[in-house]
Amino acid sequence: MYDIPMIEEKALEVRKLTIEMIGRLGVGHIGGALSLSEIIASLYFGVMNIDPQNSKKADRDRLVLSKGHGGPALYAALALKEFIPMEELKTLNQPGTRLPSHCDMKLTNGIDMTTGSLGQGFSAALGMAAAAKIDKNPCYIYTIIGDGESQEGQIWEGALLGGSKRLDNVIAFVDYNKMQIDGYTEEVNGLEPLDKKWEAFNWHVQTVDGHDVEAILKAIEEAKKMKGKPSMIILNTIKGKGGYFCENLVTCHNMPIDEDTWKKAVDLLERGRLK
Ligand SMILES: Cc1ncc(C[n+]2csc(CCOP(=O)(O)OP(=O)(O)O)c2C)c(N)n1
Ligand SMILES: [Mg+2]
Repeated sequence: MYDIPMIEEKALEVRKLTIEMIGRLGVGHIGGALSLSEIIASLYFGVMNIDPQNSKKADRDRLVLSKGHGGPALYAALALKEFIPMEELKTLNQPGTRLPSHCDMKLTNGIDMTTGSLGQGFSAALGMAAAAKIDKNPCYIYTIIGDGESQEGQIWEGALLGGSKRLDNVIAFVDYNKMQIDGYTEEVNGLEPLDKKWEAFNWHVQTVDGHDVEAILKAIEEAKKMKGKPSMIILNTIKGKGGYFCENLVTCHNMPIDEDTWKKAVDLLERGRLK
């Protein structure tokens, strides 16, 4: 049903563009952007009902990237889908840009919710899903939260609402890269057992390898079949995935990157090697 090799190729493109974008800028949230490549590619090149020629169509699926600091990964997909010009990626977070470091729905074609204040995007996604139910709009609301973000109280207010209102048009993901800004999530304020917590809030929960496109797509298909419950798909991911200079480093949350480093990283990915 899905063209898995094509989507894997897009994930690689997203990853390379993300490194290039943040590398040109010289600093940015590289770790949490790189852990998103496969989920972003699966959504934008697999499952989402979207049309770059008609980016505001009413029944479009929405993505709320609640961990808004992952914006560059999403911009890469939007450029590959031609929602925004590829050339514009070079303006990431520069004065006057339409691509700020965190997502802004008023600036960027294809962005459906402004995010960056952790926890808020998830609540907005639940509100959008409730509105879609009232409007009898058949769209799905996809949303991605971070594991550090999951420590926000607002996430659990959204969890309560989604479960109690049975918002089965929500398919949420947690980018479970086990790290946050200042350390390991389990040491800062542990989430385990994370699946049981979401189940207790009446969500349908699945756990998959967040870098396995086929597994992600299968989980989304199962989520779509689940009536009467919102879905949470826990993505086991690696922070900084695919960047030889940052992969799985707890210091990779927001790091400086020089020109030699980003160029070498892109080159290594092109040649299909990490190191
Ligand atoms: C309400 C709020 N508090 C603090 C921050 C600063 N901040 C940005 S990213 C981040 C860490 C988030 O960790 P996680 O959700 O695990 O992100 P990832 O590992 O995916 O990058 C923090 C504390 C913020 N953006 N919003
Ligand atoms: Mg994290």
